[in-house]
Amino acid sequence: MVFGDKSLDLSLPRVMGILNVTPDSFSDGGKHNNFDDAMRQVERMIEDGADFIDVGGESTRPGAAIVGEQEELDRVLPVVEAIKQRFDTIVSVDTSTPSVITGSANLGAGLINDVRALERDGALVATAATGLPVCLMHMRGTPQNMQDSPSYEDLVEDVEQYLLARIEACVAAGIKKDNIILDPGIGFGKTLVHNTTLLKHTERLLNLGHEVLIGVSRKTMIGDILGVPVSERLYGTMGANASTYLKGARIFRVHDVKPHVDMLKVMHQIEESRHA
Ligand code: 7PM
Repeated sequence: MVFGDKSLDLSLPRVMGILNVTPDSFSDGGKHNNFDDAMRQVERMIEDGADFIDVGGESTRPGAAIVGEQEELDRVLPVVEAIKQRFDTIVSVDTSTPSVITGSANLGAGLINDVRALERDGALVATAATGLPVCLMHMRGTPQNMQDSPSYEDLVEDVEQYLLARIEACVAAGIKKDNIILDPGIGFGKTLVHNTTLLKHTERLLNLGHEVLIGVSRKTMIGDILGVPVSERLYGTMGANASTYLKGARIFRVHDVKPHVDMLKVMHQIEESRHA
């Protein structure tokens, strides 16, 4: 798949490193988000083997405040620009906002990653105009209400049907079918059993004919199973990602790049073994 100025073979597992540029993602909880710290984080993730850097300026945490358009532009665009100037990597932009989509693409971003699957007004048209690949994620509800007792008639079928409808909307808007990646949206309007069931049935999304991206890193799902805080969720995260790699997922959106790069290299080499 071609991500702007870089082409990636997705028969190999790929790691997407998460870079949050929301003020609440910085440890000082401070107002001014620290640009130099963000660049150091990016450098480290690339050294560790990340293929994508996912830049997000909107906190989609359950109950999070809504971020204004100008604020999101001010957070995201300078970071996209600086990464593309300094590093040879694919910048993925975690956004639902048309102006952020267009602006990021003009600065060299290679992937539009939208937790709202391009449902926001103008997002389909803006993305089609960039010619870039897009990751369509399933969410039930909005970040503000999605965890208020979510329920499904037929979970896997619902997610599949939703993503199929979004694929059709994308294709109708002029986005190439080959440029669409799918994501079950772990933690976005889902209970623990919803999350584990979707991961178990990763092949149902793959059967739609698209690559699958999984974002489970440090999420509540891992905390629910292990009873550990965010700082202790790496091993559990790796278990979830290893499991879905074996089911065919190929892009892993994670905070901890190096452990995943090593794990996936070993897993890939085992799966590709050819000796009789
Ligand atoms: C605060 C709470 C900040 C939660 C960020 C989050 C996904 C994503 C996110 C995902 C794709 C997080 C989430 N999650 N994009 N963006 N898939 N494609 O835990 O699962 O990282 S934001």
